[in-house]
Amino acid sequence: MMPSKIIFANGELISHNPTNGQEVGRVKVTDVEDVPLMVERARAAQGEWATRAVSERARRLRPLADHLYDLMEPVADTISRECGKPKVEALSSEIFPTMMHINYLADKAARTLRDEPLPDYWMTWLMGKRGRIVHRPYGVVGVIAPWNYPFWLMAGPALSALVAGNAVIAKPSEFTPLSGDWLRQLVAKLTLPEGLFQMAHGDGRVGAAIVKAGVDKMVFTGSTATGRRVMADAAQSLTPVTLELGGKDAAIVLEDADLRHAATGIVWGGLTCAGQVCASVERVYVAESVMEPFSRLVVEQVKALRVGEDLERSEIGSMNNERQMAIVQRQVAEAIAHGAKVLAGGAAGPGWFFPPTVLSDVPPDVELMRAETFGPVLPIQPVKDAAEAIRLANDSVWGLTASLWTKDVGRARQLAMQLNTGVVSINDHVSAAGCPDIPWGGTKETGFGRLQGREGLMTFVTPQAITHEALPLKRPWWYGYDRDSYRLFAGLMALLTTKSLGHKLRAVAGVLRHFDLRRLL
Ligand code: TXE
Repeated sequence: MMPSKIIFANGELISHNPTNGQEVGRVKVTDVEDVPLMVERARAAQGEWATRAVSERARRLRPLADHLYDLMEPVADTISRECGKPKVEALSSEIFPTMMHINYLADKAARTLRDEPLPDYWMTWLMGKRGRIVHRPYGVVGVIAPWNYPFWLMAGPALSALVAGNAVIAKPSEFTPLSGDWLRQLVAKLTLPEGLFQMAHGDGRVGAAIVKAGVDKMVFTGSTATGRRVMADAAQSLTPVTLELGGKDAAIVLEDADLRHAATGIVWGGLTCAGQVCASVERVYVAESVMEPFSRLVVEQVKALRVGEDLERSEIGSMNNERQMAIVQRQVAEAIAHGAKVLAGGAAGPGWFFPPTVLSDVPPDVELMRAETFGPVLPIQPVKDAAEAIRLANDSVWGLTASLWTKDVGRARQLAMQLNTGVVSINDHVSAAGCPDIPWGGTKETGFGRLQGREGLMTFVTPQAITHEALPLKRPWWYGYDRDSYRLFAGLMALLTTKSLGHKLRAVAGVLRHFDLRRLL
């Protein structure tokens, strides 16, 4: 009998390897009463940190990449055992993107966050305004992370927040505290102000305590249901939130696709991390003319995947936790009960292993086609044309990513614009998430805001316009209104804002006739 994925005992959180039930380790749970004190300490450290140039902050964070490289073996080992995912995925899909992210911040953050002159709009210029826009850090940022990519999905936003001049309180998922805790240990090796980066451990109660503890910005990655709660709590203090929630990504295979490439990419895009990915392929819409050869290739590849507990060798591990196992089992069973055909896999077990599964003829209204599955399941449906595929792909409450598989990239770019998602990949799926310069986030119930890229850095700053007056003139709209003020304004407006030459000439004549220009001095 497998123990629970996690056990809370004597103020500790004990985390288990979901593939075999062995303990991975334990961490001390944070007392919710301590969370406001953590925020206070973070705020004290942030004041000094914010005065440093972005380039200096990036330079102080840069050594993290080398520390991470040096410790890659134990970090990958923890992630792999705690998540139940192949060790190569801990490296390729968590440590590698984190290292790229650190390099991106070192290379690009100073330029992206530098002060900007006021936009050179002539009317603003004429009003005498000069100045610049500076990007102020929010202050203390809360980062709450999920269990599927427990290291990277915490490190990415936390490091962006830091480089932008914020302090961070981070909380890993209770299902993967040790993977998250590596970030705390690695950041501790840097020379940063005391308390600038702190980590809280625990379940949703600790998460909610962070949201309510007076942080200045929340970044949350997790389920849509919890995202709603985070936003509701944040609404009480009008704390801004960035939400990266669920997805029900569609892959669309057009009739001219390179079928072997499409099958290989979609099998990986749907099954990596045992399908427990916000942007994994959860629906495949295939042009009916190529449905048969495409499905055959997919099934062939899926049947050849190595599934198992030996995470150094296997290509697919287990579900991360019992709750996730129950969701996948229920959705697949319901689909089969309603007529879905099993082309591969289908039956759960042993333990929390769910075999990579391919289904066809899945009715469109079952949970598997509508709710997030977060499991290694690929439902494949034929469509008559691209228009039908786009309509079905958009028929979801989520909008994270979608992919188009075709040799005609020009056509795919046109079709992409009809997809209501944050990202569209042509001839690939998921991997854009690992590119630190690609803005990442979704539409609809996937949430809002972006992580990564220019937009992802802007997530952690708020613009402040600092203006000064070019000439110390009394403004015509200042007090001292009299019967001429209205006429003066009407004249100015005609001059500046209408297109009609007649209006402009009449306005100038009116002002010259009635208005004593010395009053401006
Ligand atoms: O996530 P939760 P769960 C989806 C996936 C999965 C479902 C549930 O469909 O089946 O979510 O997973 C913290 N205030 N995704 O339950 O609850 C919690 O401690 C503040 C998609 O594990 O959203 C954890 O750190 N925080 C997703 C984090 O929220 C709270 C990845 C996420 O937990 C809180 C994971 C509260 N009230 C699951 N309650 C993705 N987008 O990749 C909980 N938390």
